[in-house]
Amino acid sequence: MKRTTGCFILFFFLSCFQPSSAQTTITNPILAGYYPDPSICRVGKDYYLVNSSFSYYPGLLIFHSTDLVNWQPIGAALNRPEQLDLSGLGVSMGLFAPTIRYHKGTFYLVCTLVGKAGNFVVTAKNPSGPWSNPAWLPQVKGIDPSLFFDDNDKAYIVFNSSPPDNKPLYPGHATIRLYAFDEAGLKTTGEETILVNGGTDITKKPRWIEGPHLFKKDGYYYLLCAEGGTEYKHSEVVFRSKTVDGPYEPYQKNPVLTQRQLNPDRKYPVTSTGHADMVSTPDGRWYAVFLGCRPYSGDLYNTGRETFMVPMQWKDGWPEILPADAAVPYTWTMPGAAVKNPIDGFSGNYYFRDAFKVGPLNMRYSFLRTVTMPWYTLNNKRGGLDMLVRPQTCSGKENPSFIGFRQAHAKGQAAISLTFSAAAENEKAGLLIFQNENHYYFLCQSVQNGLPVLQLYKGPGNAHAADAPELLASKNISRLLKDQKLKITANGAVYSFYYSDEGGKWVLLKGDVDAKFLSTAVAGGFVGCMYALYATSSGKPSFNKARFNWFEYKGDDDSFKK
Ligand code: 6LW
Repeated sequence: MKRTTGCFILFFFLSCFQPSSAQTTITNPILAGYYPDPSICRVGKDYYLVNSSFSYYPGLLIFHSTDLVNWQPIGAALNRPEQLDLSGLGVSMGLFAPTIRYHKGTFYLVCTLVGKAGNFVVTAKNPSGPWSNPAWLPQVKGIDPSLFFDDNDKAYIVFNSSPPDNKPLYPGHATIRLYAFDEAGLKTTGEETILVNGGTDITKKPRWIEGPHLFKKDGYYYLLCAEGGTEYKHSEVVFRSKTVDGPYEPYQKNPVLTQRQLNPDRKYPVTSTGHADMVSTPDGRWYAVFLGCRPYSGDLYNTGRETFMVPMQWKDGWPEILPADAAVPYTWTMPGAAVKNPIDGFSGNYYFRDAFKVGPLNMRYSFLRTVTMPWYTLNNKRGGLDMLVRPQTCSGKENPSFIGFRQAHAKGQAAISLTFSAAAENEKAGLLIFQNENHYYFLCQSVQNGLPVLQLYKGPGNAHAADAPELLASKNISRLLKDQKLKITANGAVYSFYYSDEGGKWVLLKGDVDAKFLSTAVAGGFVGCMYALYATSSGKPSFNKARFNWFEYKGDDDSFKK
């Protein structure tokens, strides 16, 4: 018997005899890197979680867990071009804030395709797919739709919408509205009802009531919403009513989750928390998932809005996610004997390496916008990924030759091995760190004056968005390597860019490059940064291709080393 198999059997044997008081440790964020607006549901012993995916493709990746500790993607709901056309959309447009629910043998996802046709629902019998084509919901005018299946065979959709009569009384004035939902016809029915106008107390001009989810417990309908905007002042508030269409009273102790009042100088802050969803276990424990951010200083983060989870309490008939003044914990324990799989995780300082030997492409990667033609292939036996060098660029709004992997740690690194020979100066292939169309750094191999060269480009930024990228550094190389390694290290507010020399040693091309340029505070939008395998012929035709021999990612955040 192989040693690993023996160890596994021993481990299995031991875990069967864990005392019932065994505790499992959860590490926050449970999904590090840009995984905002989480929605969660349970079916029996299985939990499913989904996040916004914006203009990345495929859309709405579904995560599965049986223990709330190990999460693995099982499939994307929108992975056929006929379901989702993201062409022409900026990276922070597209799919906003989905909700996943299950009812009588069918999974439902409701979501908004911002910048195109608006709200829709898709269904599946198996959450890993296939999911249906979208059924559009033209009556639902707003964002953040959520479904609720009542215990009397009625169903409802709640969502964020404009202020009454479209007349805002102050900036950020919004409403939460409700429609009855016909689950067989996949459409809204009847009249729209406003459940919440403005927020918890309209006299205080609450901003951006949104992300609603409706629940029923012990005879009350609970409406859980985000309030305060998705940035630093973000929070979660709750309302309840005896009848589904209101009136809803706000909880006296709102917000039930926020970090905005905490000391900004605390160590390893988690900020901007809100946009929560709740789930109960078969034995009646309740947990909340929500988005939060981990700045490296001030309000600066490149990792986007991430998914966190905490245990929550019901007090006097109200749900409380975190006690007032409590900081979101980086680790906490729950009953159970689950063991975190150290390989291929999504939390803590994980390590990921891919030599592209097994197809299809790992579900952790994302494309920019809908892929409509096959421009990459995996060499399953020998390894390596071949990518066509195509005219589309990461500055445009089409689908470039781009395969992205989230920057999930303020401190960490990504590296590639490349085999590439540029036929012209416009052909470039390498490793990109990308926030949006104007905010990126591209470490690449190309050719200049007939000689191979390594280059570092910087995106034009907002002020000069129409400009070409700026060349920050360049280094002629004496001969092409079959294994040209390129590496980007992140250390909070700076990135450093490296290449390997002929002996395979790392050499710094340019260090301490401004990483704040790719932070949400500077670049804007709703996404975090992506490292990407990327090749482009900069708008001109090309018949070339680049081979990526492997990709490697390593997280090294101090907050996880405590
Ligand atoms: C989402 C809204 C929000 O629709 O940000 O944080 C928007 N909350 O609810 C995009 O993620």
